[in-house]
Formats: sequence, structure tokens, C-alpha cells
Amino acid sequence: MQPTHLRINLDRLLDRIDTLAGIGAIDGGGVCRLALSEQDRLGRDWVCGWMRDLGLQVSVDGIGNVVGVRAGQQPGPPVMTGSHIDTVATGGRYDGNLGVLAGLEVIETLNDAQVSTQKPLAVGFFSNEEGVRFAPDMMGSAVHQGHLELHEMLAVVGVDGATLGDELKRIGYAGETSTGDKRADCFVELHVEQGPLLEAENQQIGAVEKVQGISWMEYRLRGTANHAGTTPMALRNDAAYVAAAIAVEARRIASHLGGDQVATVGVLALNPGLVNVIAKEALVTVDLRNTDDDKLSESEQQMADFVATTCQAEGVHCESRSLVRLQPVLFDPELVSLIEETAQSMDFSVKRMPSGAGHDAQMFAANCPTAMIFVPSRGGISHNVAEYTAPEQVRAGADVLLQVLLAKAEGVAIRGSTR
Ligand code: HGY
Ligand code: MN
Ligand code: MN
Repeated sequence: MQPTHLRINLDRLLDRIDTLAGIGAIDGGGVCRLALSEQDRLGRDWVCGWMRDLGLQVSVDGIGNVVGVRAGQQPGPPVMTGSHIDTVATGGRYDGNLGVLAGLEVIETLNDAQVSTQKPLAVGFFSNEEGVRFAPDMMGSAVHQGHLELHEMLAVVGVDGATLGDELKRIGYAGETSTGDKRADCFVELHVEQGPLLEAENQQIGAVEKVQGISWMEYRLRGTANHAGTTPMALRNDAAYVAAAIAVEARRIASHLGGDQVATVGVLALNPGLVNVIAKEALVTVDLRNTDDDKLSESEQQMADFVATTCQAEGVHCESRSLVRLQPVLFDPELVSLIEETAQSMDFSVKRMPSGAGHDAQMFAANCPTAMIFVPSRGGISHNVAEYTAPEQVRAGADVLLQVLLAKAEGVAIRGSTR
């Protein structure tokens, strides 16, 4: 009989969130814990310590994914939850971290209540979900689920010139466990929405049905450095002009396509970046996303055509490369319904919705039933130190996660247990 009355211990979960947020803490209450950095190592050490304290069997795989397993009464692939603990450089304390720590809270709640499960349970954190130091994003979970080759990812060179495999060894998380053998019965990830919908509609829980497609392009533009005062406009090869035009075109494409289309120029770096020197070089990234893959492809084509035409007209050389290209992903309808029904059974308001952000869960969706639980982000803010989710919203998400995992793992109270 599933102990449907069981609830998490909110204070314990909030304490862990605060403790982990202290590793890589930056002004404004945010976190900078870039993948495979010293802060990431410290964060990993803390979470692995908590996993071991909870009696989990901890394994580290070849790309540093860490999975803690709680044995079930039967062997077999675990019912899995988790997320990531790496952050963007200006990150918040909930993005990724909430999903991992809520998973640990579920384990501790079951331990306290002496509840066992038929199927094993597992909590994981996956390397380099953000992809801001080493592209692509969701790298660790993609390797874990067999979508990317381990040896290729170990050779990736980051924006700071470091090689991923070297950094993994340096922080002591180049593990022995094999990757790519798809070890999950199902996967449920709790995550902050990172957008405005739940708050705007005053909904407590999001039952996430899909993740939009993602395209990241990098353009390295090379013009001619020259004097800002003496060079006639017609004789310029101005890399900064092309870079700025790309940013304007990204906004035009999003407006023109409308619907779910979004477009972002996140990196725009000029060299030499001096007030009276026409830029010699520019580095530009373009992040395009859409829930509809045909529209996403159309936005990519429009951008590619624009870059080619503008570079030619300005006499600027362009080297472009794709950093990420992920199709939209649909989650498992039954699991989405279970999340929705579980939330409703707890009297939470719940909304079916897409995810605008990429998540580790999308890497599991092809291999096992997968879905996500969202909780609101205040003001829809994320990838920003002001990212915030209220304690009662954290509780709601973690309690829904607890009961969904219990249902999937067939949890039963041990006779005579206290709760
Ligand atoms: O880019 C994303 O959507 C995620 O934060 N990695
Ligand atoms: Mn995330
Ligand atoms: Mn993120």
C-alpha cells in the first residue's frame, strides 16, 4: 500500500539548498559553479557525501555523472530522478540544484519512514548541463543515455581553452562506471520553470509535456582593423557591424516567425574592442529555439542566409560552427498524467506546459518513460542571481516528486513502521 500521506521535510531540504548555494556563492544570492571548476568539485564532494550519508550506492561514470542508488526489494533498472549542480556564471540557487536535492530529500524521507520500494530508486547529477564552459549543454546526460560519444566529449575544448577530460581528472571525477547503458526504469526531474507561465496563471505545479528544440551557432567573424576616423565607410570590413546586424536579425526572425520562436545573442565579443579601432574580429553566438522543429529549421536557414549575405557585402570572413542541435522532445503521456493526478490529489493547481529550457530529462526520453515537474520562478527570472522559488512552492514540487517516485517504484511502508 503506497504511503500517500508521506511528505518531505522542507526545512531539511531548504538547509541543503542553502548549503550547496554557499559553494560558488556570488553577490545577490546567486551561484557561479561552472562545470568541472573548483566550485563544481566542492559541490560534487558535498552532494556525494550526502548521498553516502543516506546509504546510497554511489557511482561515478566516465564523464563524471554521479548516481546514488537505493536498493529495492527487486533488482533491475532504478526509478530515477535528478538534475545538475553546475550553473551558469550568473546563476541562481535553484536551477538544477533543486532537482538533485529534492531527490535526496525523497530518499531521506523514505529512510526515516522505513519505506521500501519494489524497484530501486536513484538520484543523479549529470555533468555539464549548462554547456556554457564546454558545449554542448546537457552533455553528461547525453553521454549517460548514449546520445553522445564519451571519447569525443572528453576531447572538447572549453571557452577558456581547458580540455574537458583534463578538467574531469583534475577535479577527481573521471569515473570508472561505463556510460551509455541507459540505466533507468523511468526518469522524473523536478526543476524550476525558469519562465513566467506558472506565476502568471497562479499555478503551483507544472506537468511538463515537452521540451522545445534548441540550436546554438557560433560565428567567428574576421574583418580588418583600421582607424575609426580615417577609413571611409565604403572601405571598411567591420566585424562589429556584422556582429551587431546578426543580433538585430535574430530579433527580426523571432518576431517574423512568432509563436514559440525565441532567438538570443548571448555572446558578442569584439577584438580589439577599442573606441577608435574598427573591430578586426567578433565572436557571436546565436541561440534559436522552437517547439516546432520545421520552424526551428526555418529560423536557422534565415539566419545562415543573413550571415552569408551580410559578410559578403561587408567583406568580412566568417567561420561558423554548430554547438548544439537538439530536436524537440515529447515526454511520456502516462507519466505526465501521473504527475498531474498526483498534484491534483494533493490539492495543488497544476498546468500542462512545454519547457523553454533544455534539461537532462530530455536525454532520457528516448530510452525510458520520462517527464518533468515544474515549480514557479518568481518574475519568471532564471540564469540570474535573482532566481527565486518560495519555500511552499519548493515543498509542493518535492512532495509531488516524492509521491510520483513512490508510485513508479511501488513503495510500501514496512509493517510496523512509524508513519
Ligand atoms: O540552455 C538551456 O536551456 C539549459 O539551461 N542548459
Ligand atoms: Mn537547469
Ligand atoms: Mn540552466
